[in-house]
Amino acid sequence: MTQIKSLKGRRVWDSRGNPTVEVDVVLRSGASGRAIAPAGASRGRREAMDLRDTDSALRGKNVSQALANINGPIAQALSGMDVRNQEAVDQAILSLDPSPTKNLLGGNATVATSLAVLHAAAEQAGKSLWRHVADYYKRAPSLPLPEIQIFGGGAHAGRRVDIQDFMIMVPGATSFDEVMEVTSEVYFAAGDIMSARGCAAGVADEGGWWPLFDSNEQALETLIAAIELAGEKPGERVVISLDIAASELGNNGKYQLALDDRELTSDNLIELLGKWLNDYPIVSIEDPVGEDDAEAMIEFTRRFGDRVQIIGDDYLVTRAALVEQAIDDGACNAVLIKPNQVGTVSEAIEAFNKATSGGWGTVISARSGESEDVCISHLATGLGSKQLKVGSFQRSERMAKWNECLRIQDELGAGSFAGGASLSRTWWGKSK
Ligand code: 2PG
Ligand code: MG
Repeated sequence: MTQIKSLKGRRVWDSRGNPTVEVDVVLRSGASGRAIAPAGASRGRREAMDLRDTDSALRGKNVSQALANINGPIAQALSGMDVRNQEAVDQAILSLDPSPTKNLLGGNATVATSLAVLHAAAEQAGKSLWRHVADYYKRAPSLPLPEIQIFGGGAHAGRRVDIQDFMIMVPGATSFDEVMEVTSEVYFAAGDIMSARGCAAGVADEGGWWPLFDSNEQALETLIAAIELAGEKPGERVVISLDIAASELGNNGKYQLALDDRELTSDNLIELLGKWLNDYPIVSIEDPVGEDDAEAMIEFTRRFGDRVQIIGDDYLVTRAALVEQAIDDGACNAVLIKPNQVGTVSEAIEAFNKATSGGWGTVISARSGESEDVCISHLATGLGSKQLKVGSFQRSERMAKWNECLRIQDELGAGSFAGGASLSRTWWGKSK
């Protein structure tokens, strides 16, 4: 009864209006699971391939080949498999395409399939997805502390500012509702400031305000002003988190800050970010240097790793082997986990486990191209990952994920919120 009876892929559309793949898995019992593949815009070079057709239809973004892979070889290989063994299912997918970047099947095809199977297993067990994940992977579930974008930038906003994500965290909150309330106040305060300056220009890909700033520092100053306008002391209940997405600026010692019309060496970039760490209450910084600039990442971590969370995203692409290498190197102290970066649930869990056993922080993350799929909220809770990144506080593909956390909170009960405990206390609680 727990075996896969049918598996079907269909084309649906993501939050940027681009085609993507959705997979439905139906079991012999009648239980079913569904998942939609997300898509990144600032993608790591070592990520699983987002397979798109090569013809010019839909601006080269059609997914008919990925769908053919789902409805052909993947459906055939998985037919009759027991969904209670996620590793075996993912292994069957991997044996069709052993390439680390899923070049044959497409990471979009594999991740939607793998997640749909996880959903079906949860439904078969009569459990919410987060509960199934917690039980299956033997983790203590907890509601994560979000990092929420206020201004979008980089590849998500026509490179209008260089830095990609200007986010806040609310580690001083005692409940998930409180995080939502405080974020709403800061988000709209930022909007009010931009309107007052006559520079309100809509929102970026993940719902953060479209950044009309003259410098990257001005974005940081405006964020501080928004936190204050919301009645908060920056650095106390509310702190700042940045995703530099530095691979988008360059790599290996040559980084272009277009807005400031400056070219920086790795050392210059480290100095600049170090200055920002001194000047602003930043507790977390993602991809501070390029994905191939290992030496700079090690140096950045050596200098700042004891006072700020340093997340590897493009740098680690949710790959266990890269996490292991980085732990050995002393590069980063946290990992961003994006299942579609690696292609299957089991591989993402492997990277997560590697990070956890190395004493690292873990942030479960959505992509800039998203959908109504809310599995990421369940994964973050079920794995007890303590942190979650899904973009801003506007656009339904983002709000659906925050709202799902509120529903999960009702099931999990008060006291289930990881809160500030997910960040070292020495990193926040001091106003600047
Ligand atoms: C990131 C993500 C989400 P993208 O860089 O962390 O913000 O962006 O999905 O475009 O890679
Ligand atoms: Mg990133």
